[in-house]
Amino acid sequence: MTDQPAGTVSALLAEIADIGSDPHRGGYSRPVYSDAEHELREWFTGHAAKRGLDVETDRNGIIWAWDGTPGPDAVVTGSHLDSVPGGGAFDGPLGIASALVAFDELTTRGVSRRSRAIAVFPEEEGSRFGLACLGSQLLTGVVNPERALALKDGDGTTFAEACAAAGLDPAHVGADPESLARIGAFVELHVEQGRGLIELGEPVAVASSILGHGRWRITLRGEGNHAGATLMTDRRDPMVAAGKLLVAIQALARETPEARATVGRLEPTPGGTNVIASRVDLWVDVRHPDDVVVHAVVEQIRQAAAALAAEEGCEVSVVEESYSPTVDFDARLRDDLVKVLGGAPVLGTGAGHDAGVLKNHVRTAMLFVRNPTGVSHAPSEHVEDPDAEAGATALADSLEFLITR
Ligand code: HGY
Ligand code: MN
Ligand code: MN
Ligand code: MN
Repeated sequence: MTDQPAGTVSALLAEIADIGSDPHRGGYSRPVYSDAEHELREWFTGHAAKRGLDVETDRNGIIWAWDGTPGPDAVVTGSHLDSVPGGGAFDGPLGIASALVAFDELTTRGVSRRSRAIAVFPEEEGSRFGLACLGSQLLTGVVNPERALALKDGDGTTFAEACAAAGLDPAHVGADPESLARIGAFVELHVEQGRGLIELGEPVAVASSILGHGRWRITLRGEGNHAGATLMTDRRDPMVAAGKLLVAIQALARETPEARATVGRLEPTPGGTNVIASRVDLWVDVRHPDDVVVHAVVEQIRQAAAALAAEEGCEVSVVEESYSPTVDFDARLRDDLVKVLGGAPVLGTGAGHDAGVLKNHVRTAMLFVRNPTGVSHAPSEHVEDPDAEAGATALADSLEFLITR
């Protein structure tokens, strides 16, 4: 980020550039309800208060910064502040910083103080507790609170404990129809996670769709043993089955046009250098524009896992941990915003978002801002200053359209 004039998106993001940076992985690691994400929440609420917004944190840990009375039929924008491990600076925070600048712009333009808010959703990435968009899914009642509260992070801390440590009452976590009823329309601005705008040579796009996507936990069990005392012929090594499965998963996804399958997390137990693992857990993220195809690919992965586990004398289980169906955003609102933005392009995305959850409950749209690297969920994710400002202006235009229509 360069030292942009105060009050710009880049200047706001520069203020948080050191929060949650991860020297080991590179980029940022800002798990939900961690010290880093808490610092970011404080940064946001400070800026909201400076603008005279009324800030509240609801039962699900969603922060709402209200300008005017909270609903009904409020116009809301927002995104998230949590990140993936070693994530970029823009995935989430760009939407929050752009919302603050867009609200400044609405004030400068003298747009009526109709009910509007900026929302910050917790655990959008699902990086700590494994369920993406957990905050917006709790708000909308999509996920069962008992299941959510029992989710554990890598240290064995439950979501219930993390909520309590964040000052929330776990007994109140869950569907919040009153809070949801306040929203008349929701627009999320997000860094593009892909190359669409690079290829189009445009700074901003309106979203059309989100791929169906889910996460499956595959557990391979073999026999733990000594690395030196165990002959190669006497092994039931789940790491070998896992290695073969990774190659098979890639081949299956490559054979299915437009499918994506990713194993980004693999955990051997006990994880000793001189120890044959007794079990391996790996998580596969599968995505496709058609939900039926996602599940067909997962079925093929199940079959490959069973065969490859058997080859190595191992057992295997495949458990669906989460699934978010394909999203087609509201065509009328999408087309309205294309016009409001002077003929902005329309792009689909392979990435999930809170807007994808809210879309089933309120009129929802998304804006994407050009990312010259095309890379996301990695330190090199980037947005150039002029595009960041173009995004905030597009967001202000979109909000003004929704407020004054
Ligand atoms: O995984 C996703 O698509 C999103 O970035 N949470
Ligand atoms: Mn995001
Ligand atoms: Mn993300
Ligand atoms: Mn998202």
